[in-house]
Amino acid sequence: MAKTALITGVTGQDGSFLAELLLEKGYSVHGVRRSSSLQNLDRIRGVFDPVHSERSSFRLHYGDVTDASNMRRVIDECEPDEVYHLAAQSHVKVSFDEPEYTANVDALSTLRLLDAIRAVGGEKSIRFYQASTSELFGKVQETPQTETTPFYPRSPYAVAKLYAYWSVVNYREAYGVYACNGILFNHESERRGLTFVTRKVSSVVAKINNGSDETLHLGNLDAKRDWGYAPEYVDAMWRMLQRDEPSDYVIATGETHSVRELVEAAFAAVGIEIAWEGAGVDEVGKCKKTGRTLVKVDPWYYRPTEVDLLLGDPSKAQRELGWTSKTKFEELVRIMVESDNRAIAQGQVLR
Ligand code: NAP
Ligand code: G4F
Repeated sequence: MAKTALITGVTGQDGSFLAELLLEKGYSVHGVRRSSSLQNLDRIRGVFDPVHSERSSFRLHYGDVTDASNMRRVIDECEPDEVYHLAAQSHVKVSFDEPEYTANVDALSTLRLLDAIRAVGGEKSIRFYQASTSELFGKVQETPQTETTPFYPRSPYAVAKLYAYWSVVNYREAYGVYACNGILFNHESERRGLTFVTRKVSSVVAKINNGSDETLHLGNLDAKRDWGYAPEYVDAMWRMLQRDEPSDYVIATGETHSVRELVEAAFAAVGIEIAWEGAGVDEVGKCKKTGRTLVKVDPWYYRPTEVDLLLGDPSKAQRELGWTSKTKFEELVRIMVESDNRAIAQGQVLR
């Protein structure tokens, strides 16, 4: 019998890659989409056929993870074997502006879904994946970070995700729900939202390469992240739900790079070498050949509390899930810049 999966956040970066992966594996896939004044189906165009949706293996349900009765109805209707809970207000800086909303979406939604699983009697039949995050490590207490590194969240986003993390552990221990936290480090792709730093950099570099006189305005250039390629990370999510026993896993590349290195790699992908001058808010990145200023620091992008360094140790995932990251940092940046370059060359508006 083909398995059925429910994905919240299916219209997002990870949700769209996960839907494709599960459809390839023969799953029947149900996704939750938010109602909005403008359609937001760009990332799932390849799998969603609005005309034949009744017969398709991919179905969409209107829903919002802040609405408990709605979540329960969706679970009731699609009778999933596996629930992948990816929906979130996922932007760390935005969470400082919308802390209560972020808590409602990112913390309480996990509780709502776990409770909905109990309410339909699914404790023993429905497996649950929680999109946990390396942001939990925040002000890191050790490097590299593993499943046993103490948490120290540094944003309303991370605090909300911490609540969700412990809800998963609690429902696993209290009610025997097969529930896993995937502690995923940053993962990026050509489908990444334009306000996250990797895609912001790749899109502006591609525009400059195509003749724009734009300057790239960034915040903290010193922050370091463990950046991997998103399609590989959704495979890890699936692997977590196929084991005999549930557990929590760090998913990471084991390499870390600064935002400054990201900028250098992105410009290098279009043949531009960057020379840095100045320090702090006065630091600029210039084209080594022409002297044109291409990068400036704008303190508006600074966060009230920053996560300075993330570096994951994915040994447990390698051992127990047979998962390893494959795409290296420079390759990831090249994929993203080339994708934005192609889109601009074809006259597309970047989304
Ligand atoms: P994303 O691109 O921002 O996607 C978020 C998804 O959540 C979108 O489909 C969005 O719908 C949906 N959503 C937001 N609020 C909702 C609500 N109230 N009700 C229903 N749906 C809602 O995020 P992502 O990068 O794919 O990340 C997926 C998950 O992994 C998130 O939980 C994120 O926090 C977590 N995570 C991400 C990373 C990473 O590096 N990407 C690392 C660790 C953890 P719309 O399309 O309508 O906005
Ligand atoms: O791309 P970012 O916004 O990602 P961040 O904050 O690391 O969060 C992402 O990864 C988390 C996993 O660790 C996820 F849980 C979360 O949902 C999200 O997907 O920022 C990365 C770094 C930060 O240190 C930020 O201060 O880049 C720095 N940065 C510098 N200039 C910037 C900018 N970030 C953004 N978004 N925009 C800038 O202009």
